[in-house]
Amino acid sequence: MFESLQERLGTILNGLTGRGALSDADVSAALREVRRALLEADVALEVVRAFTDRVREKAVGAEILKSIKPGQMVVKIVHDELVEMLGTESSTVDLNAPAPVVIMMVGLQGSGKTTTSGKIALRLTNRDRKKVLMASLDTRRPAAQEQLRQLGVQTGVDTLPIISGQSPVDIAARAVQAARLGGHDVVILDTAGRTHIDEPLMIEMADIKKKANPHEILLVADALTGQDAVNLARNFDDRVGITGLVLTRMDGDGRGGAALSMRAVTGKPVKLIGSGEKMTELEEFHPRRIADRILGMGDIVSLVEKAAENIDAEKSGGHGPEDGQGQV
Ligand SMILES: Nc1nc2c(ncn2[C@@H]2O[C@H](COP(=O)(O)OP(=O)(O)O)[C@@H](O)[C@H]2O)c(=O)[nH]1
Ligand SMILES: [Mg+2]
Repeated sequence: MFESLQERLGTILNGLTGRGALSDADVSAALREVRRALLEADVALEVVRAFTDRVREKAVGAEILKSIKPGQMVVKIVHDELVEMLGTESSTVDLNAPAPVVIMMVGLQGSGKTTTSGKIALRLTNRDRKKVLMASLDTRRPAAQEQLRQLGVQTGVDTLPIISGQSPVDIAARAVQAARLGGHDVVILDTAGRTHIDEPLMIEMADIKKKANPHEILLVADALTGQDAVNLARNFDDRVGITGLVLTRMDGDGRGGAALSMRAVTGKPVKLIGSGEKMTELEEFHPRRIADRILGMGDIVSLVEKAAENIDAEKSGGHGPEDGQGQV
């Protein structure tokens, strides 16, 4: 898939031989391919549009580095802007609140909420030496509460005893109370999802939030979420108010465009990435790595970076490798 893209891109880029500053035509031609790359990476259409508009503004008139083609220069600008938009500051789960700190996991059914709850609990226990309590608020599927209990056994993390017949809001209240009594630092509330966003789900999430007063509300989403990502993120953020995103199944085939879509519409940071089914397969989010993956043009980016390094070397009085080689 990348080969054909790069071939197409190469053809267009090689056709552009302008020098000096990037012209409108240079930028437009390169952005057509960039747009395609972003759509193939599952970035939502409205986000692609807004993003390429931003890049166009920045790129037209920008100076082209010596030995770099205009199209390649645009790709580099696109890449840097992607990193910027994905979040240059690194952010992770914030526990800076009075104990017990409540973390509420929200998202659609099957997105990976329960699995990620276990992963975060394990990480906080082992790495941060926190005492964690997990509670399943998924009363819709009987197996869901049992699934979390088993993850608790597997990871050695406490889970709230299951009492059948309680409502999600009641379980949330009981979890916070139990954590207070049990001296837990953190409570993770694993909520129920739906196959799609609906009103009862949003009401349930808002009620739980009101009762449990979570410090973090993490929207868990499948990295393969395509055009729906914008809708999903916007709905959860407007109705419940999220503090961050977790992208699961980054070990799959997807290029992770949902990260850009969801970050763009909510402005909330991607805090963690799920990279497998195992409890240890949870990773920090590295914007640069994801930008490379979304764009799929890492070769061009490093080419331009090398050229920029050479120019810097020349400027600082050193002799770049291209000196005296007949470059005009
Ligand atoms: N490959 C992969 N599978 C995952 C990841 N996170 C969750 N899963 C799987 O996705 C399925 C649904 O996860 P679950 O946590 O039950 O989703 P929930 O309905 O949101 O609670 C399970 O089979 C998990 O093992 C991940 O990062 N990578
Ligand atoms: Mg679940």
